Amino acid sequence: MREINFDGLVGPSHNYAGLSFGNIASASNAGAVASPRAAALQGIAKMRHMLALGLPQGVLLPHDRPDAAWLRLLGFAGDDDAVLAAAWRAEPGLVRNGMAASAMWTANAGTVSPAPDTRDGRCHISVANLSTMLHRSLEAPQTARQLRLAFGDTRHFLVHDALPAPFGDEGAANFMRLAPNHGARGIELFVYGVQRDGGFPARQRREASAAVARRHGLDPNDVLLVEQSAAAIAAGAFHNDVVAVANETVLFAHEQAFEDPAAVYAFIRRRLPEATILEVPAAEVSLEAAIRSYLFNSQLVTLPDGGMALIVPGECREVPTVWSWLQTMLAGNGPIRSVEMLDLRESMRNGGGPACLRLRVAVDDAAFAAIDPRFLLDPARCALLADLVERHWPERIAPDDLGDPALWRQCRTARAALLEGLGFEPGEL
Ligand code: SUG
Repeated sequence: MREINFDGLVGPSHNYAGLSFGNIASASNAGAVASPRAAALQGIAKMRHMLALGLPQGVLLPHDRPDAAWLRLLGFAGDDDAVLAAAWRAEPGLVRNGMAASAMWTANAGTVSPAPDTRDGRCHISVANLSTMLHRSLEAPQTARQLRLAFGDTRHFLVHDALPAPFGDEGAANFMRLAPNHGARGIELFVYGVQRDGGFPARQRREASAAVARRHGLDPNDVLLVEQSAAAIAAGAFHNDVVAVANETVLFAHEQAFEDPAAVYAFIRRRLPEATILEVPAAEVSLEAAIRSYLFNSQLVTLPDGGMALIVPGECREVPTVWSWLQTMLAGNGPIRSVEMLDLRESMRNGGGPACLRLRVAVDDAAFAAIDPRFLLDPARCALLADLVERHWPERIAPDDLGDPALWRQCRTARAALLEGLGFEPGEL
């Protein structure tokens, strides 16, 4: 079996509207000028990099923005531009939400339990409802449509609809799987948060995590519901993948990632004795430094030669304690043999690092062959994506541009050109 990373292509409306309370990068860059074209090209460079490492790579596509259909539900009438103009006059905040390109962070598209873990031997995917943040709550219907196209072969895949509100579910960002290898039966850790009075939102509800584990048909003995530490949420870890990541036999986590780390480690050691738990002590890298650098929002991947690489954002180099921790790790004899650094600055400024931008799906050869090939990449398709982005994506978006009809038009045209270029029929997505 192999693991495919499906990266979200950054959409043409990428901007800094500061919509995510509790996400420090999003809040502190609110009102800045964004560069959608550069953002999308940074993402494509990442996809190319993964291919060059010998890893399979997929893509998920930007959603239809601005979301005039949603504004129509809120009582604005007329054609799309009339709806948007009326909303911009009356409630500009609603238009900002309807312009969000946040579907790029596909770690929040859904939760994936690969076939070896499930009762019916199919790969189960639950669309995330993202119900806590308004702009993200708009994503589920289009995400479901897209995942059902990509993984529509029900001999191998089952895509579940989003859970009902108010059980906030943020998908794979709050999920970790450990296994002897991608193709073996594994254990699945679902991380939830508990809302504290006056604190940042705890976006993943325990009820949601439990429901996903149930509907995926997992053996309860293979599942652990893990409480995220209150300290991590308070420090700005709005998802678990900001403080921990797992791959095959390795858990790489900050000391303060979980409320009861000893229980988590005991479960892993009992079920997977060969596991390596790489815990980074707060005394060496503070929670604040971890969140500023996004050290744990890296992609931990198994390379074709069997070694593991950590794909980190460039910001890791800017935080001295983090950089020196990485050097020490590389000098040791641990399972992570190399560190690769990527420039994802545009996404990072909204709180989205390498791991946020990808959804992992582990498949065997037959399931791989059943995936809609339009969602799979090779260097030629990456070049096609880059060309479409160069031609159609806006160079910059300043806050007031979000109310500009010319920008709305450009976003629609860009997405239409993308879908056509990738071989989708109008209305298929
Ligand atoms: O949900 N940022 C996203 C970042 C998601 C990162 N994903 C993972 N950690 N897996 C969020 O907070 C900012 C959008 C804005 O402010 O315009 C935003 O939605």
